[in-house]
Amino acid sequence: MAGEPQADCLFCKIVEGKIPATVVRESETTLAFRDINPQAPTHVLVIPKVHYPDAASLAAAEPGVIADILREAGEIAADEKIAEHGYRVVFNTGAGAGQTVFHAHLHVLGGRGLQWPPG
Ligand code: DGP
Repeated sequence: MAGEPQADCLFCKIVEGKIPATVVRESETTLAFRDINPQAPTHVLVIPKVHYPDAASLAAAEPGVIADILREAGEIAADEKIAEHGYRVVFNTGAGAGQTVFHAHLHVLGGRGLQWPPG
C-alpha cells in the first residue's frame, strides 16, 4: 500500500538500514544520501521515508513531505557549497524520463556547469 514500506523497494531498504548508503542528512520525514552513480561532483538523492512510487503520488497524499524534501535540498546545496554557481533539482517521473527506482526521490546535482535543455 502506498505510504507503507515495500519489501521489494531498494530505497525502503536504505531507509530501514538494510542496505548501506552514504547519508548526508536526515530529518523526521526524509533521508538524503549520495547517489551510487554520481552525474556531478555533488549528486545527492533526497527521499521521503514513506514509500510512494513518484513525486506526484507523494505530493497528492502528503504534500508537506514534498516541501520537506525541497527544504532539505536547499540545506544540502548550502552544505556542499554548490548554490553560488547554480545547482539542479530533478524528480525523474516515469521510465520514459529515466526513472529507474520507483520510490520518489529528488536528485540534487551541482559542482559543475549544467546544460539546458537536459538530455
Ligand atoms: P532515477 O534514475 O531517477 O530513478 O534515479 C535512481 C538513482 O538511484 C540513480 O541515479 C542511481 C541511484 N541508485 C540506484 N541504486 C542505488 C543504491 O543502491 N544506492 C545509492 N546510493 N544510489 C542508488
